[in-house]
Amino acid sequence: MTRVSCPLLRSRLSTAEEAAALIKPGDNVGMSGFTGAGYPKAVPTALARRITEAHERGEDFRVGLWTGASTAPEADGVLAEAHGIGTRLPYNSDPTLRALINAGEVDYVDTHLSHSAPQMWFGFYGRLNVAVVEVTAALPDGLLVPSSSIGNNKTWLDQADAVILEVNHWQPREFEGFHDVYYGTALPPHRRPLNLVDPMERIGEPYLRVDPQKVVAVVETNAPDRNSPFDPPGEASRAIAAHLLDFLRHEVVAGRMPPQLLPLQSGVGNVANAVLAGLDGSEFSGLVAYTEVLQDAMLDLLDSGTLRAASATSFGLSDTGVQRFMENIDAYKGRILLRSEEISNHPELVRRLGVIAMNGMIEADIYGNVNSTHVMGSAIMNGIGGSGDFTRNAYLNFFLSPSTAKDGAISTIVPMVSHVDHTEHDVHVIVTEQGLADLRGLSPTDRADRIIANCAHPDFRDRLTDYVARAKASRPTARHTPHLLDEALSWHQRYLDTGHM
Ligand code: 0RQ
Repeated sequence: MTRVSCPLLRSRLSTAEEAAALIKPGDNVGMSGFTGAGYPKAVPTALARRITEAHERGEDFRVGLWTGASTAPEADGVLAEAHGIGTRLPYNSDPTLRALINAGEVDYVDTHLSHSAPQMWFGFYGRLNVAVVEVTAALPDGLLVPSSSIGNNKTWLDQADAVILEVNHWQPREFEGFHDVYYGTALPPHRRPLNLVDPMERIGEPYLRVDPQKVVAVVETNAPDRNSPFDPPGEASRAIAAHLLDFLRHEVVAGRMPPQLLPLQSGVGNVANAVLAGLDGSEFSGLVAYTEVLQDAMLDLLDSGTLRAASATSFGLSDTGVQRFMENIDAYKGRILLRSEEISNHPELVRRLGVIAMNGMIEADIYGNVNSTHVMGSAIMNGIGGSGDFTRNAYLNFFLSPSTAKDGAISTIVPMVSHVDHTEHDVHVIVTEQGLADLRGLSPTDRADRIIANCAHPDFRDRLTDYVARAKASRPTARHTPHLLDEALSWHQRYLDTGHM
């Protein structure tokens, strides 16, 4: 059965090589893809081959690569290996590309995900030459059934000069009806309020639109999404989850949250996944998620009824998660809604709905500033992703991490973070396996006492206490947020010099 039933689009059927030949050196290319779901499977590989051949002839060939978020080895990976990426935005987690970014070969614009599409409309990034977007089907009237992520696809299809579609037969045809694509956006000063007051409310349409005249190639594929499996939750992750759940119970008892909590957002990473797994064994039920990625643990929660429904922009499922989803797809219809990332992560909506945001971190400092992105101040790990969109606007936010990294050589609680993504003004609660620090309403020095006492690993606790005591005593320089500037980053330097903080 054909998935390309629009006659005009059928007339554009091409091979991946023919499609890739339409992309020129220096083009900005907007690809679909968000956390290993819904990225193009064939054109990037064909493009990477073209780029390699051009390089072998001594020609420069690199493109600007814009996506929803991370993709997979067949997109970011092959293009990075071919040294074909000049600039990259708004998020990456591919290890080959990460190395090139950290070597200074690729310019990486690490952006809040909710900003990436609007800032493109504003003209901040320049012109988008080509969109390469995976879809599930093209209907007779040219409307497109999205695939396993939406991300920035609406914007890429709208804004690109030329469009290449990949129609992936592996994606379930039953996806039709799982999406809500909002087309009411306008530029300032003409923006209107977003009329969404319930996480599962539909405010858009189930299809992506494209001007068929702009479609220069349609490539049929049959290839799976590739998501890495999560580690089974370890002891530290389970302890973090237990502290967080106790705290939520406490908030319900204190009357600051209803028994069904408030809409949940959970970030990427093993720790965030473990927290969701912890929720599954708990007494909570009938919860709802307003998040960006729907990972395996969310599927478990939907199956058990702990979660009644989930709004996201993407699936981030492992192979077994995908299999489980496909087998029961009809049962999930109406309980899962995928939206564009400027809507799934929208500050106005996150604030209105009162989202509970739970994200991983690299490190936090004693005053509550959080680094989500950089190792030892300089090397990018992944990117800020949606963590800022949710944290800053959440009703309540959490940052989660084991208290040490690299077999105890690194304390994730430090005197001063070596890079700031979330400031002390934004961060509410920090959780490690040691315990939880509720920072709401505390002054900086009270925050320091609580973070050190509750979250720091015992191996580092005394040294942190000593640091704060000496910083406080260093009047007249000590003031509202006492620091010893010549020592504040010495822990990181010591790690770089000796391999231990
Ligand atoms: O590396 O496996 O090589 O040892 O970082 O650490 O503890 O497994 O934690 O998987 O939850 O990831 C912040 C990276 C945490 C993630 C981060 C090393 C550690 C390990 C992973 P190894 P863990 P997680 C919405 C939300 C930003 C984007 C975001 C992230 C690896 O949560 O990318 O939140 N967040 N998006 O050893 C040196 C430290 C370290 C450290 C950890 N202090 N120093 N290395 N590591 N702490 C989703 C999207 O936006 C798409």
